[in-house]
Amino acid sequence: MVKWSDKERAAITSIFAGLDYEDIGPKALGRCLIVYPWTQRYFGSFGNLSNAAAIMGNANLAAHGIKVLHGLDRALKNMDNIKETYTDLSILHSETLHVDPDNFKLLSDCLTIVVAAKMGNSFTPDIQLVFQKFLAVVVSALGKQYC
Ligand code: HNI
Repeated sequence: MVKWSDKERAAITSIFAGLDYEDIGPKALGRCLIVYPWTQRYFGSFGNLSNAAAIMGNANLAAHGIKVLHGLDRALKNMDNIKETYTDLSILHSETLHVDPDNFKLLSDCLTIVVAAKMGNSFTPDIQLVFQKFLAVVVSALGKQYC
């Protein structure tokens, strides 16, 4: 099981408390679809994704980006039990949505970049370390039900 120090718990809580989900969620998901265009294939029903401007202006995608970020709240509230917390979501992405699990890491990298840009100098190496540790545990948990 992943161990979290009190300092790490406090850092994660404070990073998320400072995030504007409605801003960060759409930017992270939009960036993922632009930088890794094959991830667009999962969002065929979302409307126009034909270029970067269309992707960043797509309301369905923006709403979904916010939903994904709220999906991380589950891990935040269950830091000692992230694997079990994501069992259902992992099954959904695997068996129903058929999302290639490699894409979880790509989205988490985009999220890191967007959060870093937003936090500026406050995104210190120590903060990056704990943020990426948190996302790595989430990515691993989301991939757990694939076989
Ligand atoms: Ni993901 C649905 C959370 C990564 C494609 N996804 C969800 C939902 C949550 C969620 C929450 C809504 C579930 C429900 O309705 O019960 N997704 C997350 C999280 C991550 C993630 C926390 C990683 C950090 N999802 C990805 C990635 C892709 C992806 C990387 C594809 C590239 N997700 C989807 C699709 C849906 C989805 C597609 C269904 C969308 C819809 O509404 O049709």
